[in-house]
Amino acid sequence: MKTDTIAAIATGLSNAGISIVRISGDQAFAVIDKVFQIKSKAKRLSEMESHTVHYGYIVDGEELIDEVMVVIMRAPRSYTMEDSIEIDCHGGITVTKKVLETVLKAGARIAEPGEFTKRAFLNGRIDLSQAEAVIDVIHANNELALKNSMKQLKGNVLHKVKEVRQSILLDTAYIEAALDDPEHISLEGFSDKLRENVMGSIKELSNLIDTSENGRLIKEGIRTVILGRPNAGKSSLLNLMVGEERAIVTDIAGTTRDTIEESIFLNGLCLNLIDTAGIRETSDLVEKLGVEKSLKSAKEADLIIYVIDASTPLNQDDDEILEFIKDRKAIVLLNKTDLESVIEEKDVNLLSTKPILKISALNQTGIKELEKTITEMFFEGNISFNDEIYITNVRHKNALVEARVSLEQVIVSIENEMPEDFFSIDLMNAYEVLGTIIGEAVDEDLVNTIFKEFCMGK
Ligand SMILES: Nc1nc2c(ncn2[C@@H]2O[C@H](COP(=O)(O)OP(=O)(O)O)[C@@H](O)[C@H]2O)c(=O)[nH]1
Ligand SMILES: [Mg+2]
Repeated sequence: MKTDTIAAIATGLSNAGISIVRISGDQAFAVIDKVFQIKSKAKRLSEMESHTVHYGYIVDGEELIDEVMVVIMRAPRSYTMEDSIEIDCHGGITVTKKVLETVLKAGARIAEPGEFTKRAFLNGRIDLSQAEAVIDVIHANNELALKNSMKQLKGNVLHKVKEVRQSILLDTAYIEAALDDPEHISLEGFSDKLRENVMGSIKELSNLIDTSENGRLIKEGIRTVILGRPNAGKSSLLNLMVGEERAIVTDIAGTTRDTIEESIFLNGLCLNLIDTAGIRETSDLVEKLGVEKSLKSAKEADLIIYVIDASTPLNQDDDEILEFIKDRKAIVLLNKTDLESVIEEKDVNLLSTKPILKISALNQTGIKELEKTITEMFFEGNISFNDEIYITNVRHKNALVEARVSLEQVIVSIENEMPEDFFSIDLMNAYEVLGTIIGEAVDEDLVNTIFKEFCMGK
């Protein structure tokens, strides 16, 4: 396939030690030969061996643009599977732009965002789930998310999906063959075998779908809302966990009126901590809005940390919060245990089992225990995950769910003793939907939408 030759700056646009201009396409060598001068002037880069590095100058006619190192990679052994060149230039914004301009003048055109990766996909080096993993690797904001994206990049989602598709395809092929040639291939007793296979595939898909909840937590972080009455010490706790004075702490009840959000990392987990306005009955309009906002955030939380001031008696507002957290993932903290406590664990009328811990935000005690408890509440306390696949991409999840619906329909058809061609319609539907995850039979719009999310030069 003949393609035009693209170029872009692959590194961030800020002054740095080095930046990279990338070129890919049939004319990559023709372009670089026009603008690159090897110091000895002995040979042109197009005559050099693949996967070698060369020192020299980028020139625009007589004009010297920059002193550079150039890496050459011949098709198909490159990121795009096309002839590819990377120019390491000095990392100034102006000089990098100038190098790019020179390359464009020599016949390349500017690449669209993600176009290098799109070519890797279109040329068959990676599937769509791997291309999406490239975006996730770039955007990963924590170690777990990065690890998971790297696994997806290595093809673990691809392999799993391929396995299930293969099983579906074999069954469909058998049915089709039998319908074509009933004299030699019998469907007698086949529905039992088919049911077993399809149930197996449904189980595989369900396992994958079940991981998507944790997948979301890995990718986006755990939404952790700190809830409690005014003055319980919520903002003090946030500051302590974040490690800086992020929220204003005073002894005036109702100080925090808006929600404050901060991300922290805990044993590889990302927590998005949200400090809220204290929950209480109030006639102050602004505070009332704050209270409403607190409850709204808490409704969307993955985890609630309910802070109680153990030095003062509980009241109706606490009852309301306890009722609210009843069916949610929550930890109860008895704070201010440095003061004389009037509340013990047994006094908190927990409507369902929840961890309950004693802390002092002021003296910074009990925080290690809290962190340990949080870690244990997610990923069954084990976040090392060696071979697990976590589905982190909503598009993948939706496709898995849709494929499962089709397979469940096959089971219904078997139970209703429907004719065999009914089976193959739903089987093929599941097969095709699963294919969209890896990029088989996807339409161009979807491909374009996915690659638009990339940055320039990737
Ligand atoms: N003695 C004591 N005071 C605390 C503790 N935690 C917070 N406070 C104090 O309680 C008051 C309210 O704290 P703040 O964090 O603003 O509570 P919020 O309204 O729940 O956000 C402030 O004066 C804090 O210094 C604690 O563990 N022990
Ligand atoms: Mg506060």
